[in-house]
Amino acid sequence: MFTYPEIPSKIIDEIRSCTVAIVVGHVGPDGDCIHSQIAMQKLLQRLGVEVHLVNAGPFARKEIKQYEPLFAPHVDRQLYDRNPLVVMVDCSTLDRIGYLGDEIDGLTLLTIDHHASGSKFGDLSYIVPKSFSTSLCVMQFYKALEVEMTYEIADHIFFGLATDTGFLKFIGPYRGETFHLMGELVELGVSPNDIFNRMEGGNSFESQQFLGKLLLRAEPLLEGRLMVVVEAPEDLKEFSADQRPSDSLYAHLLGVDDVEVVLYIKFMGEDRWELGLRSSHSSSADVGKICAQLGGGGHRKAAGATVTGNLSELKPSLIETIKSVLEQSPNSYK
Ligand SMILES: [Mn+2]
Repeated sequence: MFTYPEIPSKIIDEIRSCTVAIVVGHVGPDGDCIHSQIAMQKLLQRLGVEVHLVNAGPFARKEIKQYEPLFAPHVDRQLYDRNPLVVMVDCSTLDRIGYLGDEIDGLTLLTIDHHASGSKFGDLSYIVPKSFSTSLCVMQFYKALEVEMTYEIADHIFFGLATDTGFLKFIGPYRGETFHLMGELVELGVSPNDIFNRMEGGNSFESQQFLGKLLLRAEPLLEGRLMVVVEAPEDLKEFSADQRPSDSLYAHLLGVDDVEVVLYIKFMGEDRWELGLRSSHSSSADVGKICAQLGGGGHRKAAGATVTGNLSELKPSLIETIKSVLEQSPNSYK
């Protein structure tokens, strides 16, 4: 069974001696990022640290929107003189925090993450690529620093894990440790049933209509191994970006026979496009690598990047890139 690596004593000492901390996470935060940031904030507060939560946003996902008021969009300049410790969670590279990279430049940086595509950066790091969420890495800090977990903390940690595993769907065999940790969280009062409803429910009717529209437009390519969906500027006149049904769209299209990769191209304004890529359970295609080449990041099965250019040129070149990746990976269905 997998065991989490011990947190280096250098990191423990740094946290114990810190008085002010800035906890940052990636742009376009998801549940794992936000709940890891909050769980880290609560841990540091319990150790007597003054904590500032910062995230560049946008808080587009419905399940995290309610937390937006807790986060400042910029680092308070008055903190610079106080030698704050910056804790960066759920980021594989420094540019994942957007413009905040410049604002934390020169400060002591501790990174806590679980992405395989990243490299070690910052002064101190606790990176566990085998962890299913950053929130479970944060849970290790509670254990190492012997800070008591409450129901509230446990709920944040479970929610982060639930988001990054598609509510446990992405967990394979021999990973009993994750279920042991979940068991601890459930014993603290966390209700998986309640978390599932908070994660999957609360959809607006508009988002479901948006989903229908995008599904009708999906294009099967490369003998059905790739599914491409393009969101047009007109869509955002009818629907707002926070109604994007991304997760359901991926789930529906990955459920189609033979589909290995889904590419969702979202309109971001002018000539900017956000790419979302997912690969199917049985595909060996690594979408994290594709996105890393495009300046983005992510995991083997789920990744994203932001690109600029004319869609009529971008789309064929993206299809070409994915085609070469699929040609290198054996077709899992034939
Ligand atoms: Mn994560």
